[in-house]
Amino acid sequence: MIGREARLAGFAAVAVTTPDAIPLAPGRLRQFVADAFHGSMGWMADTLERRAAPRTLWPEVRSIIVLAMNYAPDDDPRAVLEQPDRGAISVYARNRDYHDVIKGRLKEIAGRIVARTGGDVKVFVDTAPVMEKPLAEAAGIGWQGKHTNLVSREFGSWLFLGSIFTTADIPPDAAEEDHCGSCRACLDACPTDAFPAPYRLDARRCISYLTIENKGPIPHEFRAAIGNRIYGCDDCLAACPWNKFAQEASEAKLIARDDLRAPPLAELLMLDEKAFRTFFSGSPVKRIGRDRFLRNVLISAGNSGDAALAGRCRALLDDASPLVRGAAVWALSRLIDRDEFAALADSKAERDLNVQAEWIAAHSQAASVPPLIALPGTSPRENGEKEDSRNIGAHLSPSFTGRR
Ligand code: B12
Ligand code: SF4
Ligand code: SF4
Repeated sequence: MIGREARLAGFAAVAVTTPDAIPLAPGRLRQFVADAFHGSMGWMADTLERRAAPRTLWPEVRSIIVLAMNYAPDDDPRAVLEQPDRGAISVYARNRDYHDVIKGRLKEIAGRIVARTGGDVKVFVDTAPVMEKPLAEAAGIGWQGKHTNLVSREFGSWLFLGSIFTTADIPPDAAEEDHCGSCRACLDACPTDAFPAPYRLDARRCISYLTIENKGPIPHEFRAAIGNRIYGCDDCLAACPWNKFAQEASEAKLIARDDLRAPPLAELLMLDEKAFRTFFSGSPVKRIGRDRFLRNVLISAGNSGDAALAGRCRALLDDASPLVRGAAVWALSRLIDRDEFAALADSKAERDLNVQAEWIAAHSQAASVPPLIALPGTSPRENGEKEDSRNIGAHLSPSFTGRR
């Protein structure tokens, strides 16, 4: 009965498990947090105990119904990576926010379950501290592959997960086994080497974390590897051979918008707050806000090698957001020649310490000399100061700025 209701509501798979079916997950989650793999996602540490055990979250829960919605793309999402003047938005974010799409459907199904069984229910789709992947594996929907995401023999890796907790007793399904075997395609595909071991992800190195969750400047060591990925990353998912069984998403709200398949960086660099909100209305991209998004676009512009983007990057040196200005400095240092960059540096007065640090780092790199020793107060937030107005050229070496 639940299977039929779930399919009618657009879910590809549904299965049932019990709250005590994931005994290994709590320890592994604790290890993940102890290793600081969660980076700045402090809520993962804050909700650790509730997340680790479904009964801590809701003591009365007796059965957990896990549902999966297929969002497989109709093309190879890696194709856009070959177009450096375009931005790559990960498949899950090329149309409507899946949280909005799935939550309503889960509520519909939950309502029917209540009507039938009389139990109490709660629905979750990444909206509470629930470990959705191990629960889905325990329910038999798929297994957690070496890239840590759930893989199904029927649908490959392109599945969103949601769950319904209920006080009703529903017979559980059998767990799925691991079918990765000796394959390591996903591990080898990762551009930033984010897997310290199979089945373990250091989120701090993952492009999805760096471009979506991370609020500050993107660490220098990952900028080149990010390429033109402006929101999330699909490389490990797309590499999985089980995707040959994937079926294209049937839910219209999850099929890629044409204008989000390969948007030109030149256009994205023009987005102001209002235009950003309009363009990404209903999309998960909207969640990170215009400034963080522009930061990502600028990193991709810097990687594009397309000097035609320099004018737009230059305009963003005067943006109100220091995050945007800092990324614009980096992008320009890669798009214009040394002398032009030095002249620009000379002409700018920058108040934000993080942006000042970007100018200094960009100079060191462009000039191929050892990094300058940061002047007092120039390393980001190092001394608690927030702003310090300086002429940027004053930070750079005489040979670089042309002043002797
Ligand atoms: C935090 C988070 C992230 C973080 C961290 C990801 C991570 N792998 O932990 C970041 C921002 C990096 C991220 C990225 C992505 N995410 Co995310 N994310 C989550 C979230 C909110 C929590 C995941 C979590 O609990 N992580 C903590 C770790 C410890 O748990 P875990 O991943 O299950 O780790 C297990 C393994 O490491 C394993 N393990 C550890 N050691 C060992 C050793 C052995 C031998 C074995 C066998 C196993 C094993 O046990 C751990 C516990 O089960 C979930 C939603 C949710 N509420 O569950 C979505 C979720 C996992 N994300 C999802 C998606 C789609 C993505 C992206 C594809 C988005 C994108 N395109 O950019 C990427 C994929 C990156 C990747 N390879 O994981 C989907 C995945 C769907 C699926 N099919 O699995 C989820 C379930 C959201 C949803 N509702 O659909 N995400
Ligand atoms: S999403 Fe991209 S960066 Fe993150 S682990 Fe997968 S391949 Fe690596
Ligand atoms: S790519 Fe290979 S190792 Fe990675 S999840 Fe798929 S089958 Fe497993």
